[in-house]
Amino acid sequence: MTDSLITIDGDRLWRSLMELAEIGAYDDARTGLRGVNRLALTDADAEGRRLVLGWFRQAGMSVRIDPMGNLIARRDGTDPGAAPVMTGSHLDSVATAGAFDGCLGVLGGLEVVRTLTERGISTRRPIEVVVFTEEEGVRFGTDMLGSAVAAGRIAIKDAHDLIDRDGLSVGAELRRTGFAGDGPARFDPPHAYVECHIEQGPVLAEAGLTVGVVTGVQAISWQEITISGRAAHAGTTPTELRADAGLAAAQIIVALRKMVDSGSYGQLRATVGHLAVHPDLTNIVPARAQLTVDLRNPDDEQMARAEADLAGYLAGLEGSQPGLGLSTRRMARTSHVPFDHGIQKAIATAADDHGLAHLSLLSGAGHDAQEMAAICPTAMIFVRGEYDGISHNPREYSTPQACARGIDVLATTLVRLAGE
Ligand code: HGY
Ligand code: MN
Ligand code: MN
Repeated sequence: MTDSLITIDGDRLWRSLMELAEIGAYDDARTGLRGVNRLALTDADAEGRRLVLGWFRQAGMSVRIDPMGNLIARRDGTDPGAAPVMTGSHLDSVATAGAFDGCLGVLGGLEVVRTLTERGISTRRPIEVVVFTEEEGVRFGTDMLGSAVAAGRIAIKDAHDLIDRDGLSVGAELRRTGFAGDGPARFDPPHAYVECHIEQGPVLAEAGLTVGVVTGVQAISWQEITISGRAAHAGTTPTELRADAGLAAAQIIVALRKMVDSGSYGQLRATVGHLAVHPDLTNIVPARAQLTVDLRNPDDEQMARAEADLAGYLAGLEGSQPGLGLSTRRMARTSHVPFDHGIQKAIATAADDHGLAHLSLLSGAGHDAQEMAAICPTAMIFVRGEYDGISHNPREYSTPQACARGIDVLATTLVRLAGE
């Protein structure tokens, strides 16, 4: 079916990506590159949202802001009562981001609408482009927050009560930035949801491909561990009298790597991304340590076993030094999410029609699509990244051509689904 073969304006898409990337931009000393720092609901995130809101409206779309601050931009179809076809992603970033994570999905959806409108192409179903709040989870501590509320996994009140490290809550920051919307917190199930995102890994580039069809998202487990020991003089305190919280933190990191290397938990990945000791001074034995553990596993049973064995290790660690205590706090937990086969096929067919070879792959990263999969047929398109697909880093890069091809596939898929 080539009548709905849509190719978008890749130059305009790229200009939008680069203009947005200047918001929250900073000079990254380590890489010498321009990085992006737009943590959710910060002034930079709010500025980026306002820029994109203006673009949505210039494209003739109506925009609704919901109680989670999700932006839902709508291009009407010929049948206003039909459930929409949805696309989108996020504009919030990690603190050391590149220009593409999330932004390609949002600005790609916008580019699809810009293209359809300038070509006078109408669709039976409305097309909606969504900007989800706090997808990264790095400010308020749980990822895919906006989409989890929209799809019903997290209650709006619980989401609003989440606080950042300075004690500022999601609810307060939504109000402060002017994105505390109204209306229902949960989405009516759309007809389908298709998200285009950079792969953030090396698979497509290693296969010499530009696009991939995403089969699902692996399980994610985030927890915070607080270790309480006893501050003591680094010189005078005999080792056997110490309750060294820093030592315990190091032991946890080593134990996690041993679990991964053991092969007993399948393709488990473990990361301690946040580690802080107190009082954090050279000549004082750390009294307290705080760390986060991010576990990923494509297999739910192996993930559960890894979590249980880590809990057992932590219990044993408590008695290992006199007076050492540990506590854990669950931050995020999602199971492996398989994507809809019909939507995957629609994406694969669109790629074929564009003459793009493709492969199917599981996502190592979490995405808003994994939440939307709970309420409608959902799948994703991946676009290859360069430099081993590095992401969450200013070196993150996909070429203008790869971005445009990925959004060509998105446009064609969305138009066909909107005609169903
Ligand atoms: O953590 C993730 O996988 C995603 O980048 N939020
Ligand atoms: Mn992302
Ligand atoms: Mn990310």
